[in-house]
Amino acid sequence: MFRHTISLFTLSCALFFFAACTSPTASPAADTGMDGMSMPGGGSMAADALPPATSTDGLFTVTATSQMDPVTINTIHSWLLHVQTGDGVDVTDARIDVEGSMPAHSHGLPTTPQITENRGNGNYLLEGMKFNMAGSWVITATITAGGQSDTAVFDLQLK
Ligand SMILES: [Cu+2]
Repeated sequence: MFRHTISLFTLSCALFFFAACTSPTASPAADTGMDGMSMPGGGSMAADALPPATSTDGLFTVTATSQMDPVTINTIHSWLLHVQTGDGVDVTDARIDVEGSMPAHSHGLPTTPQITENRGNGNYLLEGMKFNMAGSWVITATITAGGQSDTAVFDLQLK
């Protein structure tokens, strides 16, 4: 009886963590009520939902627009990034390193997005974006240009 209880407990924990972090492919019904947090919809966001982000030290302003509208989970897609100086001048020779994470779950993106094309006039193509869960994500873009680096942070919600 004791062992039976333990194994049920272990199973419950496993199911909880499974539901907490890998449930996006499951039906929405499986998401609701499991942990009391809101994770209702399939997880999406309008392509142009993000306001421009000013980097920490104010060196750059980054505008991020998804090429897929709306952004949905479990689909690899591209973003277009537009980089300007804090004074509003296009930055045409930036190196951009992008990372993403869900701080509440301590995991990152399932992909490694890369800038694959400098389209001129401060526009850069970011390929390989993929969100594998609905919820709160943080995307950081570290810009290096003119010998200086600064990081812009986007907070986004896939509802
Ligand atoms: Cu997560």
